[in-house]
Amino acid sequence: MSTKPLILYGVPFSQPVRAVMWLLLLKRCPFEMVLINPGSKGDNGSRHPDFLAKNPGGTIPTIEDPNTGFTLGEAHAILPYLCQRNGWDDVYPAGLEARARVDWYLHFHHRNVRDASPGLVAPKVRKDLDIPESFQEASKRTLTRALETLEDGWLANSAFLVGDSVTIADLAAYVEIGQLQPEFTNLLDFSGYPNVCRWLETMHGVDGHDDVHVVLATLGDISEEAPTMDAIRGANKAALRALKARLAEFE
Ligand SMILES: N[C@@H](CCC(=O)N[C@@H](CS)C(=O)NCC(=O)O)C(=O)O
Repeated sequence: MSTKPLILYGVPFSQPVRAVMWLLLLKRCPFEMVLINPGSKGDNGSRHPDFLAKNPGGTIPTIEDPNTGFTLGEAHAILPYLCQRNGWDDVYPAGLEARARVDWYLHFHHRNVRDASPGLVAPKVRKDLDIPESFQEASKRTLTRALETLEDGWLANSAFLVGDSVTIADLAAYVEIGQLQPEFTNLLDFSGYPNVCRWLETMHGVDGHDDVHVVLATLGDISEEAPTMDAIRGANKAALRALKARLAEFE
């Protein structure tokens, strides 16, 4: 009996969606990407009743196994689930303590590194959200503290966040921090963080990096001028075309 590939709901512009895309590409695991517009109540929106039936939180990424109907939301539940289901111990180490450290980072990420988006990216691309200035400033302070924690702690003595090879912790962290680099949105000066810079450079060499970041490479520098919704839509479409071409190689 043939099995249908996993479905990933989301858009490439979403940071946590990119983390899941990256893991699947890195492990050469076929999947189907179904476009879901974050926050929209319309057809194909994450707040439409059909989607809320899959993920009551109404957020992307969400995955679905079409063979069983099993659905799962939250990137940091999805990444460990996929690794455990497929035995990907290289990126989610089997050793109790190493795995616990990956989980440690995944929990730390929320309300820390994740604040890069409400602090820097969302104010540029989601004017409709009207994020208050005070909230943006608080998010930037949180992100600065988080980067210092990575610089002086997590990345001080190892090539990757947990040890000397890439794990899902790195994928989760990079989609948030990496988006701010000069070749993408250009929203942060990294010069005060040499260990973070070294890690960013290393992450460029991880298989799937370029495929996952087509959306940001297409959109380019948004530091001076906020992109239009049409430009974001166009970048998402370009990313989907590139993803389809890459996935065709797995067949
Ligand atoms: N904690 C969630 C956050 C996901 C998230 O914030 N997704 C955004 C897109 S980047 C979303 O779906 N927003 C739509 C909404 O909240 O209505 C995860 O890591 O999966």
